[in-house]
Amino acid sequence: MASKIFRAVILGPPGSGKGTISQRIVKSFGLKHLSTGDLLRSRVRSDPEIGLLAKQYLDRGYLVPDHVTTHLMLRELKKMGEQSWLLDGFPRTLAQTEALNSIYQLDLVIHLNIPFETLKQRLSARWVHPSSGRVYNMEFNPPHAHGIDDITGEILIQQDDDKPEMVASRLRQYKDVAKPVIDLYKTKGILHTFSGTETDKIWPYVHALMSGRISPLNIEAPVRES
Ligand code: G5P
Ligand code: MG
Repeated sequence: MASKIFRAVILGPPGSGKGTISQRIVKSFGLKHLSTGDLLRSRVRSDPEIGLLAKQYLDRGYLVPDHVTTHLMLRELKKMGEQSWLLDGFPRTLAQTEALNSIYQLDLVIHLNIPFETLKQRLSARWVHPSSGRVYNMEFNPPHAHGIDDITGEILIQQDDDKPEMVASRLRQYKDVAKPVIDLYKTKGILHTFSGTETDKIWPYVHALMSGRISPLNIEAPVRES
């Protein structure tokens, strides 16, 4: 298979498993993973100007304004240069989609379609390692030691926007803005939708789709990951 630059997006509502599936894609296919949520949260910690502005939105579970998000993401993509990547959570609005399309041609859009009840349950049990963005779930993929990141041994936190009232607001907002983005990628013929309630059942299909487009790092069949 040709080793051309491969550009993909994974989109879906909060808690749909974008981060979890992205981690598996990175492990299997070696793409560079860029999560908008992780990037924005890292700016909140490190950049007094953009960070302070972004924090006001993140804390309320609102989308950060398009011009801020788009500027940050396109700058990161430029820094990455000529390498294959997977964007997680970007684009999320039509304006972001148009800005991305004007510079890059995507090979594939993975769309996760997960029932909203499932999403609410998952997010309330989620813990993250802030500096890497690694996600855990106390039932689905718990850390080896309670409250501790498996790789670094640092403590895990529960994000403010995973609180129940914030989750409801994030889900409502997603519904409104995602439809035109999904429709646009459908029209372009690059959208692949995966529906279900379990990431482990969806993952083999995502792996098979990706394997037809980009060489896996090894050729073993996908196995359930913990
Ligand atoms: P984020 O950080 O991008 P969201 O809202 O898109 O946040 P989130 O919450 O990160 O999405 P996810 O990545 O789709 O969810 O899902 P995940 O973290 O992999 O899985 C959720 C939980 O379920 C985890 O605990 C995981 O272990 C568990 N899980 C996975 N699969 C299963 C399963 O099969 N079963 C079970 N039981 N559990 C499972 O964005 C945050 C904020 O940043 C801003 C917004 O303010 C946003 O609210 N932002 C943007 N603003 C403007 N434009 C953009 N493009 C923006 N992107 C982010
Ligand atoms: Mg995520």
